[in-house]
Amino acid sequence: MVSNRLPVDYDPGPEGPLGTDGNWRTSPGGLVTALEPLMRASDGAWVGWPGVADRDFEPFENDGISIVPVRLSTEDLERYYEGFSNDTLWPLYHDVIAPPSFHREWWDSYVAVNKRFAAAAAEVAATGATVWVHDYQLQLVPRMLRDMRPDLVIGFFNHIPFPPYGIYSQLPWRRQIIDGLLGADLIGFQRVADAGNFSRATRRLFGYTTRGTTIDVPDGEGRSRRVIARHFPISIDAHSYEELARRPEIQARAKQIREDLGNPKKIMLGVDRLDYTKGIGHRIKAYGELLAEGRLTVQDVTLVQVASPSRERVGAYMALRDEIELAVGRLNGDYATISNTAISYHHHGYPREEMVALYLAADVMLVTALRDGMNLVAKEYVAVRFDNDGVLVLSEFAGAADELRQSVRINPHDIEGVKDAIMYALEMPPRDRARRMRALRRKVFDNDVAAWSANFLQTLTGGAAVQAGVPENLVSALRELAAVDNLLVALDFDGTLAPHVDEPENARAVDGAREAVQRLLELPGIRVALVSGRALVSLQQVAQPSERVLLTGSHGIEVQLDTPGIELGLVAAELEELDTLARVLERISGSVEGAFIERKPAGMALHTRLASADEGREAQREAREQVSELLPGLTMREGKNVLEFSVRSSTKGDALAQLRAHTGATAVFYAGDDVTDEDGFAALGEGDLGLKIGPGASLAGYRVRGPEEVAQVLGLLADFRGAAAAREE
Ligand code: GDG
Repeated sequence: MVSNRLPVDYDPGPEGPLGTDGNWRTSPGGLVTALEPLMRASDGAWVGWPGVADRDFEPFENDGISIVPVRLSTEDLERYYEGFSNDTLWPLYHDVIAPPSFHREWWDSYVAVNKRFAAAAAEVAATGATVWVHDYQLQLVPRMLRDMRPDLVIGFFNHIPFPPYGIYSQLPWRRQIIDGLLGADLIGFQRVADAGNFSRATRRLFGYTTRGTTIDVPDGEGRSRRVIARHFPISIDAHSYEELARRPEIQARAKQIREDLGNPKKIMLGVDRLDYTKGIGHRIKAYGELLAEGRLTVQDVTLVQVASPSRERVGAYMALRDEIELAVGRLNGDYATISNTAISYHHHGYPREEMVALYLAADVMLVTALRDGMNLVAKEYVAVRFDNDGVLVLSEFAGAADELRQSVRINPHDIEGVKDAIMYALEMPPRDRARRMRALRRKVFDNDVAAWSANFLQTLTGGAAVQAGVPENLVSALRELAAVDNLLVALDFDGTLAPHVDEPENARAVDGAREAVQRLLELPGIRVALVSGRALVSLQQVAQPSERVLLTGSHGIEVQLDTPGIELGLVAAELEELDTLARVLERISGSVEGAFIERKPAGMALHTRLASADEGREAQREAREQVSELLPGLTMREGKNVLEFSVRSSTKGDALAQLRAHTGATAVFYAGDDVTDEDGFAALGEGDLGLKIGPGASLAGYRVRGPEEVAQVLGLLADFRGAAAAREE
């Protein structure tokens, strides 16, 4: 692991920064908790800054993990950390809510410090090790590390948003940052939109080819390296939050908090680092107007706002503090009574136990971020509410809004909308609260931080053994998928529906899979397709598909889509190439006596056996030159007096695109086990679901062990679809 901060902090103690009686203190965030067992088992090391400037520390062992401290000077802190990281990148990446400052000496420091982190990681990583780099402070590390250590597998995760190109392009060092990130094998983002913004920036600035979640990065020697840029929404250690919430002393504390606040009918809560991205001011404004209009009184409701101190040496944060505290003071001055405050405001951090008690006490949780990578506070509130009560009001500009759809969603800029949402949340009947909270809890518990890190690392290394059974998060994803209007279920055959066998003609789908496919075929709004590398005739022989199954073979070259015969499916680009090819070859063959062309399904051949030897050779040379200039990358085969060109470069991704167009599907489920299925996964987009069978690196979002599990998955899909259809009736 490489991150700006270590999982332990050095506390210099009473003697001051140079004293000898300092202590190491663990700061266990969810990330550390999730990764600790894995780090211990794999002899892991964590590279980062220990939290005090100008001090050198030797690497040491903490709880089975090697800690490798990186030194930062006071000047590094000012320029690399407070400057470039928090006053350039942070505002830029959060939609320029505050104006970013661009200073060349900050950039120089950012480069130098990134190099230091990369060098420290390069020194401790074993041969072929996996290195996971975190966050916007260290975006140059992946490239630097790859240059130093080409043997490493490198992943990067961006905890904050990645902005649209129109904003990103303001950065004077925009090319260097993208190039730095592209040193990684896998770049993780919080939201689909962030990954999309990154891919677009890559295309605009470098012209690299991107496709779905992959980017082909040329290595300068005629080859290219495939980089994956995908979303991996981060989460929390949900069970540990629930466990705390169930403790009697914490529940007692929650009651006490309500009493201490003067027993208002309702408590609203905000918990944020004091940061201009969090929309604290917008929240207070909306609440203040509700009080002013008499829609709320301080006897009805109190707002508790925890604003933990943050980046206090950065100018924008000092100004924000003044602004917020002025607003809080005004509101309390105007509306508080001796027994009831309007806002109970706290500018300090609390222990986690106290946070959990606050979450338990809060009837309404207000998350009004103007832009937020994820927002873990929203997920923590949900994890704590094992009583299925409480209402989450959530900004649609927080990454968490992509998953937490049953929250009361708001646009924080729309103050009237926020006011209405607050009233709606305060007045929501218990039954509605419980229904929403149950759905939210399922989301948060299915994708906790352990699932998140396992998913990221499995995509990065692909090596982990796959467990039997259907994982919980896949079950909920299937439930959601089953609700779309028009679903395409596309399935690879060998290794997916049928176990691999020695003799290809003996492959057969497992019984459960055949039955499940049959059930799916009988449901409304679903099409089932087989997507295979086999020739179609061979696929038909082993799969014995029913008539309604759509078929594609030879990686999409052959298709049979609701027609009795086999067709060659050429994609639009190929048809265009075929046209160009025809024009070139017709011109040449027309000017050489005896030369003629032969059309093939996916290509064209120039025959010269009837021409004179000299003219024939000349015609072939011309054809070779012109085609390679006009249509580079076309497959060419040379025979005796014949030159054959083929436009076919079909993949399972192309097959899937054809199937999608043919069926007009609103969402696609794709399952496959082979490297060629990765092209299928790469063609998936938002709302689609990719399922990888077995181990190995993959772009798919989900994974199961083998065909038996695929049968279960398809069975579940049929169950959920059947239930959804019954509800509609
Ligand atoms: C960045 C991204 C993304 C806050 N005050 C106290 C306290 N906290 C804890 C919360 C929560 C964490 O700090 C804050 O996490 P957030 O996700 O809400 O926000 P950022 O700090 O901005 O985090 C963000 C995150 O990275 C992870 O990828 O979600 O979008 O901006 O866990 O509970 N904890 C305690 N006392 C406090 O006073 N104990």
